[in-house]
Amino acid sequence: MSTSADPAPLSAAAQAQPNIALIKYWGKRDARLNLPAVGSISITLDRLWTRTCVRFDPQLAVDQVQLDGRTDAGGATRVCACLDLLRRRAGIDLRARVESWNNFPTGAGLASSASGFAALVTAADAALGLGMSPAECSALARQGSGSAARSIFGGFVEWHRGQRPDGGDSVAEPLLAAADWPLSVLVAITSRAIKSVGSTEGMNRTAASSPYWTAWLQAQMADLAQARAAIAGRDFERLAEVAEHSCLKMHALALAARPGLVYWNGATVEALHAVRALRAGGVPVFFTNDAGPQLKAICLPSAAERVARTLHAVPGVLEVVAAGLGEGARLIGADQVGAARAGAV
Ligand code: 2P0
Repeated sequence: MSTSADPAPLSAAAQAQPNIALIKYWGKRDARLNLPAVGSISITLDRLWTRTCVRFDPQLAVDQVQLDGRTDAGGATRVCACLDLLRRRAGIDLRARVESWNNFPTGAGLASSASGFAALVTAADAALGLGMSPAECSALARQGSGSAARSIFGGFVEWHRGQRPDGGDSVAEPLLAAADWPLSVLVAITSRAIKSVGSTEGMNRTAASSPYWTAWLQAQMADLAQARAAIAGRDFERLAEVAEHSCLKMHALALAARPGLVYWNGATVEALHAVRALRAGGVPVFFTNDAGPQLKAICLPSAAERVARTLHAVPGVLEVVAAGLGEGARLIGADQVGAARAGAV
């Protein structure tokens, strides 16, 4: 906590990594506070990152937001709204310069909004000397983008739906550290096009029109319990079964919305079949996929090379990005933010 003898530094930098949901978040119980209709469980990645520097500056009349070296008008509105929450908390009215770099393509289905808002909140918290707990950072990151609540933490993470109308209990918490059950993640990139229907719109359309919406809400507790138990017991087969179920169920809901949401292309489906064939042959791997066409394969590290080779060979797979499990959001030196380009994957 800052005191008058300990002024806020006004400037700080942070790094956060994307996460991939194994038990999916899809739908909101409160759009304004961005509260989820269901809890979710994810893994935070290593290697892929967002690095963000935030400088509050009395000279600035408006917030200035740069993403990957370009002024980002679309994303800036959400960034400013998130900064407003932090300013309100700090009781200040200074505008900020935000410089953010990703070492992976934005909008490629790798959840850049998750790592982006987790890094933003972590850096702004330090810059303003707020001294927020990780749970408080998670609640604020959630209001920027739901999945960002999970990227505050590393390894296996659960984001709670919460019951309170103000969302104070809708925060993420770590379930198991990355080092306690190392897994490998292979992301098969099947398209570089920006997705046609964003997650927020897709969720809202699904809740409003999918006939399976109520069934989705009712079954989530059981899926979360199975995944929690599988993670606690390092039971790969059990986790594989419930994660594929949660993924296909989310897409079944979305497919049945009006008009239906089809996030897959042909290569997504071919890659999905290739992963299933590997597992049927005894390889410890399962698939998941989000609101876009990239197929993510999760496997034990011993199988990573074989899975990567198999995905590479699927027609329509453009590239395979490999990662392991990584840490939560943390502060870094401001000099590391500019170094982002050198580390591009
Ligand atoms: C997830 N997704 O659990 C789900 C599965 C996509 C599919 O969270 O509206 O960018 O900003 O809260 O977090 C992507 O949605 O949505 C997402 P908002 P977000 O990872």
